[in-house]
Amino acid sequence: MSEADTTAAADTPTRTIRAACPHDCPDTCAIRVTVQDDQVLKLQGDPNHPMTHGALCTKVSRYAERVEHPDRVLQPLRRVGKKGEGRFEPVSWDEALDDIAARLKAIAARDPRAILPYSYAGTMGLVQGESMAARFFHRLGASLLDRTICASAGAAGLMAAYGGKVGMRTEHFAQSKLIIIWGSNSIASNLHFWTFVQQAKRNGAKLWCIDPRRTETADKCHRHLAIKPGTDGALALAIARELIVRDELDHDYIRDHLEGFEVLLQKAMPWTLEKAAAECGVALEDLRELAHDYGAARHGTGAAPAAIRLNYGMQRVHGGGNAVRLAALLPCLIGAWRHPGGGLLLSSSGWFAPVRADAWLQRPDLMAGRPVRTINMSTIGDDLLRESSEGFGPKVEAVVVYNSNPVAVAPESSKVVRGFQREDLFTVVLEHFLTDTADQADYVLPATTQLEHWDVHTSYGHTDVVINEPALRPRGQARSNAQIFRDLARRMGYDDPCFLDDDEALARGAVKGIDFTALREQGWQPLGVADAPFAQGGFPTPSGKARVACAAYGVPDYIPNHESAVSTPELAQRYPLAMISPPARNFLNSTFVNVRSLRDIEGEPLLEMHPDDAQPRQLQDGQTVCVFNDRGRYHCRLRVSTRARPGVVNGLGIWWRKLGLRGTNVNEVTHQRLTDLGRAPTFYDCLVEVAAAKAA
Ligand SMILES: Nc1nc2c(c(=O)[nH]1)N[C@H]1C(S)=C(S)[C@@H](COP(=O)(O)OP(=O)(O)OC[C@H]3O[C@@H](n4cnc5c(=O)[nH]c(N)nc54)[C@H](O)[C@@H]3O)O[C@H]1N2
Ligand SMILES: Nc1nc2c(c(=O)[nH]1)N[C@H]1C(S)=C(S)[C@@H](COP(=O)(O)OP(=O)(O)OC[C@H]3O[C@@H](n4cnc5c(=O)[nH]c(N)nc54)[C@H](O)[C@@H]3O)O[C@H]1N2
Ligand code: SF4
Ligand SMILES: [Mo]
Repeated sequence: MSEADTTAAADTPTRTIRAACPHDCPDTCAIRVTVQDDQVLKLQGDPNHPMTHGALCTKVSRYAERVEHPDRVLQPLRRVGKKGEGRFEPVSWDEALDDIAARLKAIAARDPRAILPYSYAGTMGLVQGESMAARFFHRLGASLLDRTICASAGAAGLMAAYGGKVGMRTEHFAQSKLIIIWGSNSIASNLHFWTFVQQAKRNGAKLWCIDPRRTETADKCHRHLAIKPGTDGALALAIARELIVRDELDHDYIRDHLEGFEVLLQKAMPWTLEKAAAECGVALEDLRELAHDYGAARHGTGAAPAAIRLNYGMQRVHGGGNAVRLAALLPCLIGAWRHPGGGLLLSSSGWFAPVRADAWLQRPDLMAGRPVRTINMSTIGDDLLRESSEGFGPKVEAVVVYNSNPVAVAPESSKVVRGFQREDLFTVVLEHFLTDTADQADYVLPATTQLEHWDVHTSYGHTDVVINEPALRPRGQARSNAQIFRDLARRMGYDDPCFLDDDEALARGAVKGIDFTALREQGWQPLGVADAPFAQGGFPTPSGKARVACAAYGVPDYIPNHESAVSTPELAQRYPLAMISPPARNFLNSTFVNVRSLRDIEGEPLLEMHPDDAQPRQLQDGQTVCVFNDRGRYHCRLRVSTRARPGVVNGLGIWWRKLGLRGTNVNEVTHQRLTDLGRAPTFYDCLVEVAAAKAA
């Protein structure tokens, strides 16, 4: 809802609009946009929203720069050059939509599963994400997309242990006395959580960071355990064993609220601190201190509460699902859940399940009776290059991309590029900019930004629903995703009344049991999650107990990386460095790479390498290097730094290929193998070698 500002001095009144940050970030900030004459005067975090508390990150405080960016695509474009050249001519909406509908109809007449929607979290909004788009593709009978590229391994780990994507409330970390930040660079990627950590620190909490990279977050914690990538499962088992042998268990909590303790005991016993320290590549003393700190927080010993902030960094490896699952069992062992400031948080998104009207928004029933084929978005490189076969189904003949930039973000990008460059593939991309993916399109359709459309947001870091009302008129000829799919549905002749719902109607229907007027007035509405939600058990499993093992997910264990000295010794001889590729702080995945002021802060694509690895390779800080393996070559600037641990290089992502060095980015060298649970990509499970770059 907008409120007229009576203090305005100018003739035209200013309005303040309630908005939400659309990005894939756990904080889901509530925003106030002050507008005059269809221009943004001010864009700020909502001071009244408890999680946002008036502050936006550097990236989004400049959101207006992105909206008014001179490079924005503001009219429909049709390819004139060769595939992938990025040369286009403007066309009218009617021409573009008529042609796209005709092409899709022709393919659908043979087999609609040859059409693939490809989308992720360019916007996390329920309306501009999977609402009208999902209705459209369900009615069409297109292939389904398994949206695994970010979080599905961790999600499976939480489902296995707790039965849902649920955990502590972020604000309660302020009450914790021990905080373990595990696989997360919170200062970069979860800034508002960090505020609560600082409060806890001021109140005497001890902070641990478990991360192969010495991040800015690790710098601010008391202790940093720089484990080798992908060894978190071994670490969790060793902590469990230490709790068991020192009898630092909350026996009552285990008896009442955990199923299968004996299975965990059996799996943990081989993992002595010595064995785990060797596997994880850390000092025995450090590991012992961590385990003992956690044990000292056992409920009832007077110390507690202990909180674990897991994040998605630890699950992008072969054993990532099980690692999350094992870590998630630790708070049950010490009864940490009994206190609001104790427990664990990976994602809060499961708390929203009762209010989300997904079935109404997405209408999977429109697909009823049709043959279903599902494609995993993380293997798009291979799948675009597959022929029709009985196992695979029809060859992909058309891709419609929205809210995603797969050419930059999907693994093994040389294959992704080759797939998109197929002459017989018809590609439509809904975008704000000519990204690496849009360059591959037959049609680029101009999409509105968050300030130009309606939306409703849930969150994976807090428990409030946040509204986003349009603040500006659509720029140029831009249309919202939902409108574009509505327009296409009409041309396809779809007459179900659901294809008439406009964006505001979709926003109104997106959540149930939340008063829409109150949501518009305040900008957000809390779900009302209990303070210590699992103090008395009540996990969303059939028994209400957390569980070590279960039929659907088997028995948890430590699973080493796909690529490592142990799993692939021959490969490790040729490519002895493990590479992780966490995001650069001033980008959001590949979003904002084209915003000059943010790119200038990042400078160039960087690879951090420890001096002990640089010296024998005779590599100098600042030189251009080539990171390579059998899959490809990635060029970037070398930074010799102790932010990297020996044996591990950090390739900060995710640059647009065309704005990187020699048209490459870090996903040239990553592979398409999947995680143990959740069918997710394993970006941080990747062996490489690094050498000085040859002259271009
Ligand atoms: N500024 C900024 N914020 C973002 C994003 C962004 O690109 N930029 N991306 C957003 C998205 S899509 C997501 S999913 C979230 C992700 O949120 P987080 O999961 O918190 O992501 P990162 O900040 O990358 O932190 C992951 C950390 O895990 C570490 N790591 C890598 N491998 C391992 C391992 O095997 N074990 C352990 N313990 N640690 C490991 C990395 O070094 C990195 O510091 O952040 C969101 N927020
Ligand atoms: N090597 C490596 N690769 C990674 C990762 C990593 O850590 N390392 N992280 C992975 C993770 S966690 C994730 S989540 C994925 C992210 O992958 P994506 O979800 O593809 O994220 P972005 O790169 O931010 O691209 C989103 C695109 O959506 C567009 N967009 C935004 N809003 C709208 C809208 O309203 N309408 C339309 N039509 N378009 C819109 C933006 O302009 C942007 O180009 O990348 C993954 N890739
Ligand atoms: S990216 Fe995250 S921290 Fe930045 S404004 Fe959006 S929700 Fe807030
Ligand atoms: Mo993500």
